[in-house]
Amino acid sequence: MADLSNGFFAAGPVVLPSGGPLYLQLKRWIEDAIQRGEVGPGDALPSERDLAHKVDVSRVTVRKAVTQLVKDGVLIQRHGSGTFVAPPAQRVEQLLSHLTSFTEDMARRGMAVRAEWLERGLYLPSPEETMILGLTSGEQAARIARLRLTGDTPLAIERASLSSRVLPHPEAIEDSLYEHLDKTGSRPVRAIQRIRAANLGERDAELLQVPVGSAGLNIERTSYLASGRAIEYTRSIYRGDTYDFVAELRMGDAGPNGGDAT
Ligand code: 16G
Repeated sequence: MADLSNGFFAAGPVVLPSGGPLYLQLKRWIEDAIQRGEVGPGDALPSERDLAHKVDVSRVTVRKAVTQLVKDGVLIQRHGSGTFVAPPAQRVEQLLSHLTSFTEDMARRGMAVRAEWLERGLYLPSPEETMILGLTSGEQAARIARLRLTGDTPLAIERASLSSRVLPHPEAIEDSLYEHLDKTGSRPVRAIQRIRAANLGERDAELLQVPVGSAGLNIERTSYLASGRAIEYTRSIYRGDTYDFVAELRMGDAGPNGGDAT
């Protein structure tokens, strides 16, 4: 671990990027240095006083910039030992050919998962939920929204909707939705998943502990029972820096325009 009071932060006079309040200029200067690889994961930042002196700003300005960078997950603060560049999040792969749950994907990698509940209960369904889940009148939407983490690292936000007939007691789910559905005999056997790129908005970025505007993946999964009935409609936002979705491709006879696009 490098002590930056003798390295990058000690070199030459500092020219902050222009525009906006001073603390944001300093924040951007630190972010740029990390992006260019001039300072790396685990590197220690100089003390607040040294940095203020070096950049010729007040300690309050340094504190504001550092607080913001900690909130964004770019820096971490260890009580008593200082401020460090955060380690990069470990990347996870999900094979797109298997219908697995988040818990199973992580267990295969020996990673323990946990969830922070953002919402769960029975609600009046939205037109989208009614249409996708084929809800009949009187059926409610069971919604569960979770922040999914491994250790302290948030990986994804998942918002799942199911019919209240399938999931009458959303609060009964312990760790895994699919394990719960397995027990009640309604685990899906097939799914359609759509993935698209997104830049994270303020709320999602804060939950995922990344800077606003970071790259993310928006994923929609509609999964089905063997009978063909849609059972789950989940919208997820994955951190772009932690997840790889991997598809195995085989030469088939579907021709250049593909097979059964759904
Ligand atoms: C995956 C699924 C999600 C499903 C969840 C169940 C994606 C993009 N989404 O995260 O649709 O609800 O697994 O996980 O893969 P659980 O059984 O651990 O709750």
